[in-house]
Amino acid sequence: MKLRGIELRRVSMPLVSPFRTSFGTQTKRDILLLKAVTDDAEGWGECVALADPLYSSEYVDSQVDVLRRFLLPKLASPEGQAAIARSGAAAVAGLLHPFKGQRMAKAAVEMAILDAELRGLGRSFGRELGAVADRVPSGVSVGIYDSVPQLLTVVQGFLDAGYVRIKLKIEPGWDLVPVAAVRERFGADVPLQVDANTAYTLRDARHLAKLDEFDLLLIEQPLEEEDVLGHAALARQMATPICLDESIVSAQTAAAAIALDACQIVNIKPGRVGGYLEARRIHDLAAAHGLAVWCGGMLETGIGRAANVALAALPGFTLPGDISASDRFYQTDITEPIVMADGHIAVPAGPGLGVTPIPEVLDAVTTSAEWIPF
Ligand code: NPG
Repeated sequence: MKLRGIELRRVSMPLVSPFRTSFGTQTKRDILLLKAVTDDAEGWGECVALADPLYSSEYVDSQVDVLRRFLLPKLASPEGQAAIARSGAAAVAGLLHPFKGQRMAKAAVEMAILDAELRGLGRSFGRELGAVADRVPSGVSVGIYDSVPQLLTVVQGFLDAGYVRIKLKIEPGWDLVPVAAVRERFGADVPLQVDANTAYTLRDARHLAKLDEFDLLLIEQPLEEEDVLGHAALARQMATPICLDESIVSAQTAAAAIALDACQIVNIKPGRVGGYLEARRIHDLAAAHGLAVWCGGMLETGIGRAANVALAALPGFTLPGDISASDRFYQTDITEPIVMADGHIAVPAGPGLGVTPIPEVLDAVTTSAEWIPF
């Protein structure tokens, strides 16, 4: 495979409604897309970094900078080109390993090259990653609202639409009351979980243990990213399973968290862990230890969403992911919309991602584009 170059393209997409979490409110997404051009095909990657370093230390301008200055020159070097010619996308992580962190940028470039490679081979992401299902259950993530009645109206709408699992964002001051209200209104049978995005400390352990009575599937990332031992201590003080998100940035950190009993479940986000190939390693590791995993979401466009659906079709993804339909966040997606039917989303079967940006729609949301020849 000969890489001719990579295009960096920034798009700005308004959200259908504001999305509030414990770290901030999003009203639009400023997204970096990568297009890898090879002799045979074009492939797309989506960088999940946000505009601000509020979810993780990465942010979109930093990811553009590191791609331009370090990651792409390494791939374009004679050594990089030779390794990619030999092994394709499988060579990318090893080539970029000397550069610390920057996992969202690394994931995006590996994804674009993998998509180009698979399109050239006529093989789908699902087939390549090891998907065993042709559709995946669709869960939805519900933001923080000003009032409980507002929240209940929103949850009602998602249940009516067919979503099979509800995730409520929580923070200090917005936890027991909204969870109790959702349980009371919609009953004990609704699969329900909560996500704190690091908003608590271990001093809140007794308060968080009060969530146990609501029979939640899990509580996601209650404590800070680096507080793995705190999560292990919290796990001993509450019955609700602990799921880690921000803390798990690689298969290595997943192995440590599992060994320390810091989590019973792992949220796998390919962007956060450096790519779909590392995401698959975490899936394999968790399966070997008997832990359930599920696929997280970062408000992706159809590009990232299609790849996430393929990943979520691996056998160890036994819990519904944050993989909702395009219209959960975007009125108009840049690809053909990802749709939900009967609470599920179909795994794309076409070559590569199985979806492609629609040129006119893509152009309409593009704020800048830069071609970097190799
Ligand atoms: O369905 O794509 C989705 C959003 C799921 O809540 C969601 N993501 O912390 O998991 C999270 C949260 C998030 C969104 C984090 C955007 C960072 C950016």
